[in-house]
Amino acid sequence: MSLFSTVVATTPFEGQKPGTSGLRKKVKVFMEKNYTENFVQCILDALGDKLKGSTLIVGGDGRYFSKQAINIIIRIAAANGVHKLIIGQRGILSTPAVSSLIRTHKVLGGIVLTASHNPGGIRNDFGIKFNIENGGPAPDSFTDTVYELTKKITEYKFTPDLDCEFHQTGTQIFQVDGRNFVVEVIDSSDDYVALMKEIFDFPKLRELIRGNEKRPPFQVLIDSMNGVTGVYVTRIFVEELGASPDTNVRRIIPLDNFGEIHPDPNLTYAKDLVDKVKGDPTYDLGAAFDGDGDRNMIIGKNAFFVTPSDSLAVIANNLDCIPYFKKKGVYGFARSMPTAAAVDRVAAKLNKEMFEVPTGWKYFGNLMDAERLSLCGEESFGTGSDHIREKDGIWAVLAWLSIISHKNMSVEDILTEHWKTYGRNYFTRYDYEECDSNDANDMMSHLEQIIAQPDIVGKTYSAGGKTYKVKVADNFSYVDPIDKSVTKNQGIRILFDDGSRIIYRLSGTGSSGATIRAYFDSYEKDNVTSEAQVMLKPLIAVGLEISQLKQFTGRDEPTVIT
Ligand code: G16
Repeated sequence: MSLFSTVVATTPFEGQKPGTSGLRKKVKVFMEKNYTENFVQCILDALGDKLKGSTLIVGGDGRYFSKQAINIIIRIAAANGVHKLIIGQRGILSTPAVSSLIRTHKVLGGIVLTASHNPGGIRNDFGIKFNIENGGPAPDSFTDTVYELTKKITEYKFTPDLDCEFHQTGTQIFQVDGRNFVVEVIDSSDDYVALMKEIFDFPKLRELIRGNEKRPPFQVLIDSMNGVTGVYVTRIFVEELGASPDTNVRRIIPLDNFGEIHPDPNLTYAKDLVDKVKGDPTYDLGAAFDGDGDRNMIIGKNAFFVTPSDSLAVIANNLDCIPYFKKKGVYGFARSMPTAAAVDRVAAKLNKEMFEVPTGWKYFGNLMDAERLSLCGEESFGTGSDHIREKDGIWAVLAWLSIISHKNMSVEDILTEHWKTYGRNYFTRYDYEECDSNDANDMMSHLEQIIAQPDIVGKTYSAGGKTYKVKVADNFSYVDPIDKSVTKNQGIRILFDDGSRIIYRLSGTGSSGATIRAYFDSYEKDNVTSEAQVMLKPLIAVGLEISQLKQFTGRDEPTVIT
């Protein structure tokens, strides 16, 4: 049947500005007439001449409104001359899987339907982001173009009679405006599982999980938090590695509202997992992922918590346990600015280049493409390597299992050994969610004034018997070493002469109000086994005094502490 596209008149919506990783808003906002259509059309317009005849990957974490959004994308893409869409079955693809597919199929990019770790369901969040040819999140230059287009859009192209189902795998070909338009629906996990099997030694990991004559099964508890990773966890941990579907995995059916939980793998929102591992000493390792599968949290026996910054440093120190790196070699390491500097010490010892970038995985892409960066991570529970251009939750757990299998040590012992070698960066992050935006902005302006004081360097602050002397105070900016692009205003940093750091920034991933993030990092060479919250108490007190957070926001306590 021949189908024809049409042009639909529309008017701009305010605020279609992508944040740290795509546009995230309440589902009800995306449901407004033409809201999603406008944004999708602007993404396609931003691709310019490359769009016609191109192939794009489409999929996401399956949250509420995904199916409607995919139908919109299909109809707009066909009308705009896209040749082919490759869609995950039932619209399901984790963010790392999209990145991998873009690279495997060598296509122009992918549209990812997710608000990541934000809650889902009709009352919560939806999101759309675009990943470019290298598989990574679009850089600021692209998302700025999209935003400018959203401010002046007057029409979008649409193929109203194009009905395409994406529940079964297979290829469908449509005639749109006299051209072939192809939709290929693929298995959501085949490509990703194949990639993981290339990177890791699966027989060895299976032996760890199943046990052998010398050691009992290593008991894991993998929690998909009702997000997209359930599909991949079933394939990889249960079918390939022999984990028990009853006792080693949980919440593995992706639900469009994530079962009304907040699918964010941290000590607050994954408390349920933490309690289970704490309450059952047979578990050797617990892990959780967020809604779209790019974040991870690792805990050891008795819920021993591994901070993401330490996780990155430990993996960096043990890359020789992973076949991929043995074969490919290791370039440099990188972390986002607020991430504790534990990995920097490993880089120095191994004589690797070390990069500090703004918050956002998109800032790692150029360095990876230029073969300067192999492994990177963020304090926001992101860890990954140059096997793709997104952070990768399942990859991180497989990396940890590879290290454990190789060293035959517990999670806690691996950490303790690491700290004894390198010293320890005590780190914590305080999140103040859904603050009034004006209050949060006023607090940030106050901090701007503090760092602008002529006598700020050398100033001392005291709390809990400790005194800190300011060495540097600035608003972080970054020059990309590859394309020389400059990114400014990435967070207020107050660095002290003993190496301690206090950082304040506003989150770029929320959908309403403002979330203030305060990061505290302090290094100890010898005292490595104390409680992080106790060790950091004086620094936190100084940080709260400098920012006057309570006075500006009225908040006594953070919403989340990690
Ligand atoms: C996104 C980005 C990450 C970033 C995180 C935190 O994560 O992909 O690179 O670290 O946001 O952002 P913010 O502190 O601005 O909220 P995700 O998992 O939400 O896509």
